[in-house]
Amino acid sequence: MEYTLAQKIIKEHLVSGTMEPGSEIALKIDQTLTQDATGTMAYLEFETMGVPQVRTELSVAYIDHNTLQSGFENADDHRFIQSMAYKYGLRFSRPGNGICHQVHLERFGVPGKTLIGSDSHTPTGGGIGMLAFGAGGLDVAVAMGGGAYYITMPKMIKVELKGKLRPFVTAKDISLEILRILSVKGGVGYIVEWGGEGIKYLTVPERATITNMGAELGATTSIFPSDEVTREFLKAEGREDSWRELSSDPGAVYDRVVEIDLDELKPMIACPHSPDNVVTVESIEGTKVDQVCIGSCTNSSLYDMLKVAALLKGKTIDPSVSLSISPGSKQVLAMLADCGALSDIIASGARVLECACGPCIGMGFSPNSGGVSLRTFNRNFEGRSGTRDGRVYLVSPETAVAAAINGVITDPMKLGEMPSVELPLKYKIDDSAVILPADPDEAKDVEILRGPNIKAFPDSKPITDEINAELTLKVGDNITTDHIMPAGAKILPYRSNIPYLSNFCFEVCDKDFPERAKNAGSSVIIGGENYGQGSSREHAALVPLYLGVRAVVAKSFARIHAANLINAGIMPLTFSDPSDYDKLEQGDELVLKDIFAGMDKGNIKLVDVNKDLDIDLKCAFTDRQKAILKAGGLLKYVGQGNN
Ligand code: MIC
Ligand code: SF4
Repeated sequence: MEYTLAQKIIKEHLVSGTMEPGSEIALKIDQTLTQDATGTMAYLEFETMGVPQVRTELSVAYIDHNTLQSGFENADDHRFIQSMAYKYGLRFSRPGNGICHQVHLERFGVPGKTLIGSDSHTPTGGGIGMLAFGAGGLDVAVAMGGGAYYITMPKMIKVELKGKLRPFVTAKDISLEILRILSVKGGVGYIVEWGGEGIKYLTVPERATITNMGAELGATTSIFPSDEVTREFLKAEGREDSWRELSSDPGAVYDRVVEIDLDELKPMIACPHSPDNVVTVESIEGTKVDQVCIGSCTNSSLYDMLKVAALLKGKTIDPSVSLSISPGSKQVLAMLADCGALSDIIASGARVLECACGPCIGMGFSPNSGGVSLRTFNRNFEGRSGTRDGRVYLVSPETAVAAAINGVITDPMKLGEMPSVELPLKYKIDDSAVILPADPDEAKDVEILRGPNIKAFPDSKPITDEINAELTLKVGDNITTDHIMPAGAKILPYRSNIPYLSNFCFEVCDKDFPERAKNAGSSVIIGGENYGQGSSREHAALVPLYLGVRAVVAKSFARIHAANLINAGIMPLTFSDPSDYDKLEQGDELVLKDIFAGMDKGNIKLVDVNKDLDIDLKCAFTDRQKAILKAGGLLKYVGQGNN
């Protein structure tokens, strides 16, 4: 039997299940990562499991999202996570050390290993041939405790890259092109493997840009082979011994093959408000730009930053544009400083921000009202920038610089000659911002430091055989977790305070939802296609749980969010006939009937009492998922001694 690369790694890590697309598999997880916005909750959950030390090969707790510290909340959470890491055997990456995905790639990722992270962009690790998944905090907590990670066995897409990128056309443009072709739901249920002759010209940071943005396709994960390019990267990071050659078998079969001709590719841009709303940069040239942001886990590598510095050298940015640069890690920043590139960036008029997520998650640098912001990031969902009517476009660093210099959207190919930029043979290695855990013998005496912002986990109710509920919200297609549970500077500090967060649930769609749901006591949300795309934040399930949501009925779901709903004890159900969506209205009284028998049959009946309608819903819960729902969520299920 010939295997794809992802299938080979799955086979090596298979704990249970068969590798039949659509069936449930459990994987052994070698490494985990968390970031602070999801980490506090993940560690609270881990703590309840009573495991004395993490049972993975490596677990790292990063602080990179909530670094604004506009009040005591973030600082308290950082101390909590640091003390948890120290006690339970994790490495702790201090604030300022960089964005989790960038640092993990540089310092910890290993080809052929499995990684889950409580962040949807964890597949960045696929850039060096890891099988890396974004997951909810609870799934990460279980993996830290040595439990397996359960997913539906995905189908395989191969993207064949032909030819070679021209100057000013980049890995980001490849990501945008594949989003144009497949859309934000085109990857749901698939792993995307990248191959073809074109990949040999792509450096590891470029490959990581591509696997990072596979999250926007809705893909389970994305992966590149581990080849000589990977070996060079790991060698330059002083980690050549982690290298292992990995590729798919020559006769491996893919469910779908897509070809991209790199010689023909042009600079691309995603227009507001979706990463798949992609056109060529050339087609919207001349649009006035107010703000440009370069950074995020998609485009903040040394390679990206050196190109940016070389293009900015000797130039000043347009007076009407505000430019921010956030290097992805301390390593990147230090190397930019050492080679003088940082001064070229500073001299251009750019504002240099710390090595963190920053503007990408609305932590500062929100655009002016109605402002146009060009960002090298991966998401441009409505309101995510912190400015409700901000218009965010996603671009490559080259296109970002062209706009910063000219004040309008400009095809970077018009910038003249692309200065040549080489990756170093040796990166500057300084792991002093990664704190090692306590000796396991002393760990039991380590005190956990908690602040008053940490509130109890919401209590979940076991699913009963019949549920009466009000339809408290009806939303359309492609609802993101940024709609369900927004982030940004005002709310992000409260990620460990579900009662407070609940006031902002669905704020972008309907400000009155939280009040309405609380009054109803028990409610159902109706959604369209791809409900819950985007972030892995389990808060988008825990907050609705707190507000009394018992089920979400949608045309289809994004993978991580559906898993988070089940973990929280909320049923994700789909319409058997999508046209039934049109028949339901906010305020309808609903009854979900004979749920237990329905779960076994794969069909649950929904009665709309007001309209005297019977609607057939689909569910495809595995036995484990049924047991989780009946237990009242994963935490309770694990508490009953399961894994
Ligand atoms: C994001 O990009 O939306 C985040 C913030 O990194 C999230 C995690 C979170 O909500 O904390 C993600 O992508 O999973
Ligand atoms: Fe951070 Fe943005 Fe990457 Fe999310 S997408 S991890 S907020 S940089």
